[in-house]
Amino acid sequence: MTIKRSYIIAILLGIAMVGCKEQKEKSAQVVQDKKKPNIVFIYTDDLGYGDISSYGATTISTPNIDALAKDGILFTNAYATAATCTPSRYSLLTGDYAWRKKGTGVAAGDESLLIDTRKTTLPGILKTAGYNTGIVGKWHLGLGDENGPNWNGKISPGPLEIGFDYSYIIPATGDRVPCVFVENHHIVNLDPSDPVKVNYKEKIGNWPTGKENPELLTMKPSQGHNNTIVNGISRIGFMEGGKAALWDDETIPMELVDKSKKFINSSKDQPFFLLLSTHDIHVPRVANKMFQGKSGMGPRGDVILQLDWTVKEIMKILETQNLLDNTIVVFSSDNGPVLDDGYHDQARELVGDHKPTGGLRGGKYSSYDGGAKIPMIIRWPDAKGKGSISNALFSQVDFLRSFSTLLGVDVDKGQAVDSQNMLAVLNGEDQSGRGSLIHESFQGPLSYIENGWKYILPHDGPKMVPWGPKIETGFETKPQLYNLVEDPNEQDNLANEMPEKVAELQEKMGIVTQG
Ligand code: NG6
Ligand code: CA
Repeated sequence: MTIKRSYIIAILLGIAMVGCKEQKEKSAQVVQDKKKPNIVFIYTDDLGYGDISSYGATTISTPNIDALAKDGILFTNAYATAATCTPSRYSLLTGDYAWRKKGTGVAAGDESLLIDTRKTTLPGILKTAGYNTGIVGKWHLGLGDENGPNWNGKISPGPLEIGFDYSYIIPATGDRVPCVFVENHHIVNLDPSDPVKVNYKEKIGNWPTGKENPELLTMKPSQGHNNTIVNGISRIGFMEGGKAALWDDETIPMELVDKSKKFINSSKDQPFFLLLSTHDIHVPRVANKMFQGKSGMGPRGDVILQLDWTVKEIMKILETQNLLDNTIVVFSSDNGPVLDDGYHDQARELVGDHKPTGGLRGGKYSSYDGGAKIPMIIRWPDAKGKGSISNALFSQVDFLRSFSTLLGVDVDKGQAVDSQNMLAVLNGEDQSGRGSLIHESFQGPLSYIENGWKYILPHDGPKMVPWGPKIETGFETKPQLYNLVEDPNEQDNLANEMPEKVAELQEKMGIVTQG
């Protein structure tokens, strides 16, 4: 409907404006813009390689996500650049590995904006190409200048200063205060007579905390998460005020779908880029009533079903607007999975035979593949090999240069230094992909993957993630070398047997990290 209407408008404009050269060019531009594919990027949080049925899960069914794979390409060798959220997102948006910039580990809830506003960014590239660019959902890349976010005034710089035309965000994470949405530069529904106060160092105000008033909790923390209680859940950080602005944990996905819908509908005469960055399936896992108890795996399974619902709703909007044939839908995750990530929500007790990492070693935070190897599906109507599986090596840092190539936008020298044009991988023409990639674990240590081999840089750190999620970090003081083709679960360290291979990969990794 929309496309047809725009074409007709364009033609009518052209006829009406005969003789008026400028207007003619403008209407031609409309037609041209309509040929540019819209991009909807559904970026999920902490969803593992084995968490959805298209990647082999059998105790849970995700038919709507699976439908993307049926119509698109499912990638078996795609990586986030990190095993935690902030650095992965930094790389996705800037085309740089995050470890090149200090302070890009998991961001505090009152962090300053981590992306330099002068940098080339993925939304900035798309904006240059004429796209309406929007982000809806989790941000977690800091807000505000060096003093941090001005919660009660104009919150800037943020998404709008790095290339987004519209933003409706969870400032950090669902488990960090303030528990409010920020639309463009302001907190939504903020009553000026009830200002928001936030402190990450000490208690501020009188709202109860999980530590002092555990009897008020509906979900109890297992690690940390014992500061201010909001909606019966104690969070990381202290807050008070902004009562009218607090989100409702049970309706976050509905709110994000609604805002996505409005954004898509408002982009009628322009191609659009929507980064829908879901809260699911991060903690606290509070499923809506529609999904509570439906998975048999407790809240973690229920929010996977809820995520599948989100995908269904987004696809429905695209279908209703007749945009399915001209929209690239990307589905992926920012890092690997975790069961107990700080709340007693029975994730570990009820997981049964389900394997969140699909058998990969480690998980969120880890140097092993469970940390950064993620599910990735692309539904691209023009792609070759619909319904196929691609084993090409791919890093999320590559989206920037792939889409800039697609749209013919030049990237300045010295920008997006780690991003490679992988357009042919994304549209199914190339099955090999990158020569190599690097991913980082929490605390920063790096792993280098090349040609089916993985080298993990020695690091003197704890063997297990220290605060209790029961995940192996992958840290060893000696080099580790794995043959990912024969040993995808990284069980057999071949470093002692193959010192030349270790030396070769060390040297090649050094060229990337020092280059
Ligand atoms: C950790 C939190 C964890 C989660 C993570 C960030 C504790 C004990 N754990 O510090 O719950 O919030 O940070 O997750 O506080 S991420 O997906 O945004 O990287
Ligand atoms: Ca995450």
